[in-house]
Amino acid sequence: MATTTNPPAGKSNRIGLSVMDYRGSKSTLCAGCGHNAISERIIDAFYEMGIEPEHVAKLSGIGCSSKSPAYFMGRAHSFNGVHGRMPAVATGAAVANHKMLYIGVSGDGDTASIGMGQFAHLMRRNLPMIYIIEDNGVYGLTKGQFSATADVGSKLKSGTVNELPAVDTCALAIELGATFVARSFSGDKKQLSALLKAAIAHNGTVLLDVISPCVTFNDHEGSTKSYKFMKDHEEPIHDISFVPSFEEIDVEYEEGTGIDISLHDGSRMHLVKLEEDFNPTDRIQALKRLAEARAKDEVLTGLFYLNPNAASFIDMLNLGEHPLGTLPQELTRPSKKVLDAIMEEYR
Ligand SMILES: Cc1ncc(C[n+]2csc(CCOP(=O)(O)OP(=O)(O)O)c2C)c(N)n1
Ligand code: SF4
Ligand SMILES: [Mg+2]
Repeated sequence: MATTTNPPAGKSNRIGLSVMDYRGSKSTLCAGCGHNAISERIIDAFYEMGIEPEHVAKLSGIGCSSKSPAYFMGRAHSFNGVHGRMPAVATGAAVANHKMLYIGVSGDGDTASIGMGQFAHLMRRNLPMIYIIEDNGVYGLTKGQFSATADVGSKLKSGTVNELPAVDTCALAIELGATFVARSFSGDKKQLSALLKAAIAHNGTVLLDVISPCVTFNDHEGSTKSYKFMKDHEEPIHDISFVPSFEEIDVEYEEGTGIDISLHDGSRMHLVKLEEDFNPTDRIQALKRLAEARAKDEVLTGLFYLNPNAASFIDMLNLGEHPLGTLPQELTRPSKKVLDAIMEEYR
């Protein structure tokens, strides 16, 4: 499916909203920051999918990346949590109201440094939410120190070289149990848009690691998260197109060049394989391919792993139709009579 970039303001989507209804405040991030490009793609994806902004909850931690929910979907609910603790807030919110669509925006520091413990438990629960890491390899907000996703040998502007191995958040998410794991690049509009729309249609945890250069502290020669490095080393594993469930599925694909994957809401993803043998439903193969890429200094992008059939955390809790947060007190707390009877037992 063709991907549009910020459709003209006069047009409206299938629920009658214009793209302006999906915008937020004016960005205060540096001009050229990859995070701004990701906000634009999020605006496009939610507009094109016709999601009601009031039906969305945006969550984040602390960092330049975590500020970005302010710059898209101003009409959605929003909560800016403590550094690295967004997963706990997301889990609580989703259990209280499982009818909302949750999108979390975090940074590589917020996720893989201070937030590592919370991130690990979110991935293993398969909570239905889209978790985006805006990954620049540094703590942008506090002036560019290395984060845990910085590659061995990458250099800061000051000349300091990183000697610690990087955490591969995608490999970790697959290992821990996330059911939609992908990597993209903020400068790759087509791929990032298709992945975001497929992420909206997925029922389970989506981990989307987006390489997002920090133009102020990590975009120089020697950085492995710079625009130039990404242009030279990005290795897409397939060409992705996405057809939402509300569109007539009449797209014809060339036989034998790719695979079709159905998502839980009936949307379809078509992957044209650039690598003959890559199948994103094979978990072991995804982990192997990521390890091989790391050994070759390739930045692999695309959809690495998808399991559209796994039970989500909300399915496992069997929460029923009505969100807990909207139930009246008579249903959520014992009556006075029952409480009095319990108290009587302790006399
Ligand atoms: C508990 C706590 N420790 C440290 C900080 C300081 N701090 C603020 S943002 C940040 C790192 C943000 O890095 P990242 O998540 O990669 O976001 P970026 O700014 O690069 O987008 C740190 C260490 C803090 N705010 N709170
Ligand atoms: S300091 Fe870096 S991460 Fe922060 S807004 Fe500027 S370019 Fe973006
Ligand atoms: Mg960062």
